[in-house]
Amino acid sequence: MQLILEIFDKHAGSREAKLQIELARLKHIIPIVKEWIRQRKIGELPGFLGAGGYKVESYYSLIKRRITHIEREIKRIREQRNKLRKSREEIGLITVAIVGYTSAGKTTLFNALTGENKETGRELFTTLSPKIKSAHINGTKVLILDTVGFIDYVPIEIIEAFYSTLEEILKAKVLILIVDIAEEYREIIRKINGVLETFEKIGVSGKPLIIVANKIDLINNFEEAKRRTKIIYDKIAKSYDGSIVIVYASALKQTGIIEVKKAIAKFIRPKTVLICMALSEDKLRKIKTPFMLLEKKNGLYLCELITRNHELKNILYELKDLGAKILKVKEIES
Ligand SMILES: Nc1nc2c(ncn2[C@@H]2O[C@H](COP(=O)(O)OP(=O)(O)OP(=O)(O)O)[C@@H](O)[C@H]2O)c(=O)[nH]1
Ligand SMILES: [Mg+2]
Repeated sequence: MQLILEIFDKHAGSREAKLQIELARLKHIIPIVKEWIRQRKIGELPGFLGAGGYKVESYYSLIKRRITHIEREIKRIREQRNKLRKSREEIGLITVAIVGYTSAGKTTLFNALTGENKETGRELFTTLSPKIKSAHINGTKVLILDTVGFIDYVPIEIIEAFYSTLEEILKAKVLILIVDIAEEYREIIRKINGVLETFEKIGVSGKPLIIVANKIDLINNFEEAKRRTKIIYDKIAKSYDGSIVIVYASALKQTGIIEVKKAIAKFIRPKTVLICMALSEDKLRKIKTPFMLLEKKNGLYLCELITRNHELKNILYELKDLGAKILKVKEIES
């Protein structure tokens, strides 16, 4: 536990991550201090810490105060991040989150997709806060998210440190699950089970999933890589509710990156939406988006308007502002 915290601390980049680690430490200490106080009260630790009970108890309330302060601060940072995310969503930016066990190659793939050169390493948890960068996929700007690696048996206090990552995963439109395909077979299976468990725990479901079988450069026999990947696919498909695509890649050697981009493009293709509405003649003239007039009925004009999914929200605002009666909003094949 202490070791995990230390690794976290070393790599914690953001202020939130640092606070989360301090919080985890304090929460770890508090039962111990409580026990000191209890033992002092029943006389098992007379004169503990020299000056006795007073010091232990003021230490205890100091920790308590610090915990409250940190929790408040984390809440504030989180609210700020939520605001940022909302504005991102409002301008219609799609996010793609790269998830997977630690050292699978998330940051290396992130760099390959975004052209960024961030710290990667053999050590565990090289990435401690979600890193976001934009990439152009088939002419569409998307945000790629590098996340903290999954690990087994994460103590509950640590979950806090993963919070921001989990939040981002939930909001992402597409998930990339990267697997180190060159690892020992048993390890791969164990980790896939862990991933599925985590997905279930945080309630990820229905999102398009791209499984990247990474480190293909370390495998001599491609048939073996295919066999392993098929097992992974079957395992995930059994319990995952959403489209799944497989890509073989070497993030390090930059092979398969185009295929990953193609898979993303497939999932983010903007959808076309049909809006059916009714409005009066004077309002009709004020609509800026091209539309089709269908018929006049009870003094109102029935119209159809076709738009892209990402523009839908703004157009609906515009129409409602004009007092249009929205009759139907339907996704159609483009
Ligand atoms: N041979 C080979 N090595 C790779 C490949 N992708 C990543 N690596 C190496 O694997 C190690 C871990 O890669 P990272 O990208 O840091 O892994 P990560 O998933 O971001 O790890 P954390 O941030 O710690 O969760 C680094 O030494 C990378 O150079 C690959 O395709 N082939
Ligand atoms: Mg990383």
